[in-house]
Amino acid sequence: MSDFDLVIRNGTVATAADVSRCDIGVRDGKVAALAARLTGTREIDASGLLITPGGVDSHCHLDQPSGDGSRMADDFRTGTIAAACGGTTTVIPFAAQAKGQSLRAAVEDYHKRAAGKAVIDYAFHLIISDPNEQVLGQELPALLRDGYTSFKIYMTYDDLKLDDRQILDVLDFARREGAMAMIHAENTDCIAWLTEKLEAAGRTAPKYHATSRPAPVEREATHRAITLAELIDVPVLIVHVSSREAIEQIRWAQGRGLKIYAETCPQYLFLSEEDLDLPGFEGARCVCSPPPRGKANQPFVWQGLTGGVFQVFSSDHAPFRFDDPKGKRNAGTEAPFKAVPNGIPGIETRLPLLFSEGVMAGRLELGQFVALTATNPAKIYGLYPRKGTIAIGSDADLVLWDPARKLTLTNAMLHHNVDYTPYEGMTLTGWPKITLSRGEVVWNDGQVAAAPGRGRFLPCDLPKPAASRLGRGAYY
Ligand code: DUC
Ligand code: ZN
Ligand code: ZN
Repeated sequence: MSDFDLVIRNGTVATAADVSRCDIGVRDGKVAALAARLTGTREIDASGLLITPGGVDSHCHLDQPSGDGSRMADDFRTGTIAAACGGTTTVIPFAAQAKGQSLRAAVEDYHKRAAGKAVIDYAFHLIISDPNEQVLGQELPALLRDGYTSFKIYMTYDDLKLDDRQILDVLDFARREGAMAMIHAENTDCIAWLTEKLEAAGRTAPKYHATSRPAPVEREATHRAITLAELIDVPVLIVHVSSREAIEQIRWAQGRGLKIYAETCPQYLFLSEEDLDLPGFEGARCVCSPPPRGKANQPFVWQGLTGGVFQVFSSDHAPFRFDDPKGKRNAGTEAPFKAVPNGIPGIETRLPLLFSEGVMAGRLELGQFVALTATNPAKIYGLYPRKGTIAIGSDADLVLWDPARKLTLTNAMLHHNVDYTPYEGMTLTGWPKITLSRGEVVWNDGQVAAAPGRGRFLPCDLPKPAASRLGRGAYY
């Protein structure tokens, strides 16, 4: 009789900590042994392949309702299939509270959207748009106990934004309860003022989206978010950081010993404001917030990744079809930039882009790649060591990479329900050959092998870093 249900033989196994040659024995969906010459009921020969932990995409939007009539193209079925094909085995999208809505109702609605559809495991962040007494005093503490331990708050977007007093209230809650707060940092009044000026001058083409949200707008809000976190003495994570200026603020805060975590995304490495400056409405494809910056900004984002300013590399997958009256054309075929739904697809390309241009191009160590894309988000959001690593007892969520494969990226090869990829035509080295989720093959050399509904909801622990305080204490 074999010792294991499955053995993956002869691969090179990489974690955030080290790289070694060994077989992986899987029993009951978990890693049960890491050793030489294991035998199993089933075996996969991974000779020549590199094995990393399945990716944890801790910032993606799937089937998230919006107030403007637009519709996300990916639900939990298409979104998680695309994720699995790109090597991601855990997603953490957002259960968003509409103003006036109960958070619990938002969570229940979101569970209905995921159930029966997800092919990989998922947790939920919350989005808090209405932090009233009932929400902070009753609903959130109960939700925290049920495994919703992180939430996103916004400094912009009319239907979501919180003012500084509200942010202080929410961060005070996060400190008290040990929850992880994620902050979208852009100065909303500056954006509104610049947008009015641009509209008055007839500058409404997609490229002016970037003009309306320049780097100082992100820098100021990032600094303010850091200041608010310092006043409360609580760790926070600044999401989708795009600009050199914001990176400098975060580096400065980290240098002072503040527990400020930061995330960036592929669009800030591989897109630039030139991608918004295309004839007609074409640039709407790359409208996202914060916007991609000038090409000269990209090396600063790379430095943030290699130098440790960023802990997390996520997709911010926000899937709107381009040629669709519910997608980018929601407000008309040539809508002004301010009415174009914000967001770009990237759930399937996140890992291959960073693997190719980071690891294979020699910019990133393999361990850094694993930390940024799997281990750190699992730790920060309370899923480690079940997710985010390859260790005895961890879920057997694994990606077998063919590091020799060269390819030209096209939308036709992707599995999301979006009619474009912003990265069309890029040449890449390396692509996931096989993805396993809890020991089951979900992506097999070009074939989707996962049944909708097999993905499980993951209640999150309280994030481990939240236990560490900043040192000085709160200012109150
Ligand atoms: N910006 C966000 O804040 N969320 C979704 C997509 C985007 O561009
Ligand atoms: Zn955001
Ligand atoms: Zn987002």
